[in-house]
Amino acid sequence: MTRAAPLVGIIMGSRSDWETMRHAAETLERLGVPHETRVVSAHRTPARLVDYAEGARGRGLKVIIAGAGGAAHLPGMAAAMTPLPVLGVPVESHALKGMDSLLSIAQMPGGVPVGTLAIGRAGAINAGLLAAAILALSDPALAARLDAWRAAQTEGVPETPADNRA
Ligand code: RP5
Repeated sequence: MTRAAPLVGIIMGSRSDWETMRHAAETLERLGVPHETRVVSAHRTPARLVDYAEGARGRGLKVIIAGAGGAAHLPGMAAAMTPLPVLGVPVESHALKGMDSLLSIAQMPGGVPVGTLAIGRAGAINAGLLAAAILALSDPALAARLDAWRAAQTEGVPETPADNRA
């Protein structure tokens, strides 16, 4: 079986980010969105970042999800080199609990947007959902899968805080 060409590129600054960023990949998997995952560091592999970001649109990618921690330049630098929408996930850092990542990613100068999500796992999940929602604008089958996912989430919320409570 041939795998569909990836539509979403998930990049991250380090293998240490995978524990967070795998939630974006798992969300896309659940929704049947073809994607790829790569380690691309703004600081340690700048040439790899240039190649990846400049080539992304030409390879057929539609959205980039970029996760990084600390001085998290990866999403902003990727956004500077591709016209594709870039969703940034601040990875929780040890020293500052991800506040450094969040501020590095959110505070872009006007003209180079990065859609910044929450710190950590929630942000990675939501980046996957947001990427799927963007693609669903022109993919009715995916839109239906996303609707079903949201309906199942709603269905799964109990009305009471514990089983034994009225
Ligand atoms: C960033 O530095 C990465 O995105 C990662 O969150 C952080 C720490 O990287 P490692 O030292 O764990 O490789 O570039």
